[in-house]
Amino acid sequence: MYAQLVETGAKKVPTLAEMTPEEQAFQAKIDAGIKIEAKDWMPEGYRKTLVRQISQHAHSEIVGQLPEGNWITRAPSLKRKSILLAKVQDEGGHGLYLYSAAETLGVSREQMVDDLHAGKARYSSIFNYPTLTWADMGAIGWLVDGAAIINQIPLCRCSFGPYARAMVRICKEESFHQRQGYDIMISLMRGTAAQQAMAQDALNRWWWPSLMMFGPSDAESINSAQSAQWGIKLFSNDELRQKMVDQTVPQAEHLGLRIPDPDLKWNEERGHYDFGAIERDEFYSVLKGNGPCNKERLATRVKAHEDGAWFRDALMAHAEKRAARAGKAA
Ligand code: BYC
Repeated sequence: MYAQLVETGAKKVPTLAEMTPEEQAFQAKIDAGIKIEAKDWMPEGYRKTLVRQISQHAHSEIVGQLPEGNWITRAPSLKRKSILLAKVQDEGGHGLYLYSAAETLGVSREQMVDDLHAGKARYSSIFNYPTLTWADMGAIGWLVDGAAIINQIPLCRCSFGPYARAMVRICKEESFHQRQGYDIMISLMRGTAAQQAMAQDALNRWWWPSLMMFGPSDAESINSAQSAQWGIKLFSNDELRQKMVDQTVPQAEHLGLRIPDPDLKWNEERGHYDFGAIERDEFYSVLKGNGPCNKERLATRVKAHEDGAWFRDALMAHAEKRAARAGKAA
């Protein structure tokens, strides 16, 4: 994939000859499949790339609780409510593992959270869309968690040990999330014509944003070549997007739903589906903060953080008191 990305004109990466001896030794470890641990020497760019990606990933999990959290009180049954509640709590847990993995690289959680709240750090574009009906809970689990699994399974094998290990448990939980979403879609499709229409409408609204989760096309992805060389990205954005389409189309057919893409067609020669391109303008507009819910999502997170200040202060006061007591006893 690395050579392919360089050919497509993605940002150039250094050759072995252009690297310092330390960088060459580091690259040799990556190429041999040896995990990089937090205390190992690493190029500053590798550290920065991981802090960027892992913190973005953590923020996505935390902000990602909001669209579904919106439906906990309105879930149609006690069973659906407890499943959704458990799922949303899992996402909070994923955020915490990921903040911890990023902290091993020397950045504090406060700094990462401040960067999110100041609009300096990104979170996944997908969470800037509204959840209008109960069918959206099905579509999110099925498509958004489905896309997350496809992106995250390879991350379990990425070069940075703490990130790779955090991903193992996260992927197991995402698998349950994906199934619960698909199960909601199955129930709706077994229901009335109005419920079936609701499921189709949710698919229509979530399909393209789900494909955008994989990032820009390989030709436009600025970080891919370097991340591939460093063993952070094992598959390109377009390769993973293709996997998502190939995996999801038969699932949609099984449900009796239509994918909203006139260009979607099985290509016998390639052994893959051909499909339309993501809407670039929409993707970049959401990244710039102009999606339907960007402002609302950020404002909700900032308010939650401010409302929780008393609790963090109380924890700090308690910790300081205990430390002072322990100091006196010693
Ligand atoms: N949204 O060079 P590229 C979940 C940015 S949460 C926003 O290809 P890279 C769940 C990208 O950051 C799952 N920004 O970048 C939770 C870069 O900008 P910067 C979240 C995006 O990093 C709750 C620029 O565009 N998953 O599953 O090589 C409920 C150029 O892109 C997006 C992860 O975070 C986007 N979609 O590749 C339910 C997975 N795409 O940072 C479910 C980990 C691109 O240079 N992350 N950008 O200013 C990754 O695998 C990679 O970071 C990406 C992007 C594939 C997303």
